[in-house]
Amino acid sequence: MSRNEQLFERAQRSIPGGVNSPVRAFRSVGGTPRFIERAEGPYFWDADGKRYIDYIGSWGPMILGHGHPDVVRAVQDAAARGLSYGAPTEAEVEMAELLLKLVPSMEQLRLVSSGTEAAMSAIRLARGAAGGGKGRRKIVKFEGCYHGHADSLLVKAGSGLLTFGNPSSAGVPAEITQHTLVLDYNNAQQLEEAFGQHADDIACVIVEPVAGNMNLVRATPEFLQAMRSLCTRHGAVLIFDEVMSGFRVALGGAQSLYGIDPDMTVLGKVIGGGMPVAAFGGKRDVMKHLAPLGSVYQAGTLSGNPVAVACGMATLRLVQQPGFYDRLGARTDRLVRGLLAAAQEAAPAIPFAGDAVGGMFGVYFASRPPGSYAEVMKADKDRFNRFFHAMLDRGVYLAPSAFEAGFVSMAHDEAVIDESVALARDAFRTIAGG
Ligand code: KE4
Repeated sequence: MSRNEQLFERAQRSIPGGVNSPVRAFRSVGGTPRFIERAEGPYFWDADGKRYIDYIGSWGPMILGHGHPDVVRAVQDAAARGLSYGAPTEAEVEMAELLLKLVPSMEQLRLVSSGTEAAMSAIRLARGAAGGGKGRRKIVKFEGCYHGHADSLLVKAGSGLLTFGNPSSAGVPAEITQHTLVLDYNNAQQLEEAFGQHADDIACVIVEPVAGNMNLVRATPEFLQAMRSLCTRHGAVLIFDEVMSGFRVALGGAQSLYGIDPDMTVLGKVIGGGMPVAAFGGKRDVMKHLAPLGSVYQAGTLSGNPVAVACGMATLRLVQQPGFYDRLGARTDRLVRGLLAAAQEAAPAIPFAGDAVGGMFGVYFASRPPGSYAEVMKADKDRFNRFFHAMLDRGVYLAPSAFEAGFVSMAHDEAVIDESVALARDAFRTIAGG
């Protein structure tokens, strides 16, 4: 029995499913999760000492690669001064000021400890602030988008497309999800109809402007433009959930690529550099409703934690280097183009597509990149799973699910990318062989 298998067996005795987050359990792809012991640059090593080229990067945060010396030193220095105070620090003000500068649609923000907490708080604030502060109840989200695991967001589409959501998780009473409407991603028509029916009670629309939780799916400009004008027209708060796309697709996030200003933005992952920092922010006339100024309550023991903020700030300083995102985008494009060529060469009969936006990418066993959740579902999941394991055997760690995006770091230089492509060519031969 391998160390990974031993650890997984042991972990399942003390932790449900043996993991602290479900996607890590490899349930979608099968097999034994790899227990990671250390990481450096583009690599990490499992409990059996096997090295992998890492394409999840902790699901986005590790944009510089693992163990960047400047980041590690910043964390060590901060830790030596104290781990947590439960009181304000200059460092968290500096982080807030930097984030407002880099994401200028926000005028104020609050730091929290996870994307879930940030999205949940943003929605509560939107509900309290909408309608000129009188408050509204309904929220609109889109199938395939994930905004963390707050109760009102664990919703699957209602029976009719414009009926309210049903809980997608046990433990969530229907009363909690009755005000959540789940629409089709990239369907502006449906959104227009939803406002036609419920305009006076829609508090907010929340969207991943570049979706990464149903695999990578780009929003069309028309979809986001329609969303912006409908929210403006009806006094609903437009929330861009950029937990994944923020500082990943561009320095200013997806909103800077589309040229659309949301009313609120949710951030996470990269802004913590691998440690627990997330944020929600927006226009001052929305944020003023937050306690202690206003009547919308939100709080957190470790919000703005000094060590985590030091990690995030060191990361954010480095991603601002001139040309950082051009270089990262070029590496990601090189990877996707290489995978497409490898598939064409080694397994021409297998439908395979790929897409990349900045430092995130998607691969699909389908004829073209999907534009909606329904299209994602048509991709060949079994073939992806075989490809995933063929790559894992060869020391390339892709996201362990056909419905997740992949992430490239600045530590993935051209040699690492080209090695990944060469290994993929061999993996494609294996899966083409049936
Ligand atoms: P966290 O609570 O996991 O920090 O953030 C939730 C969240 C919110 N919004 C978006 C757009 C997100 O992508 C996420 C979290 N993403 C997943 C990746 N599919 C985290 C991985 C996991 O759940 O373990």
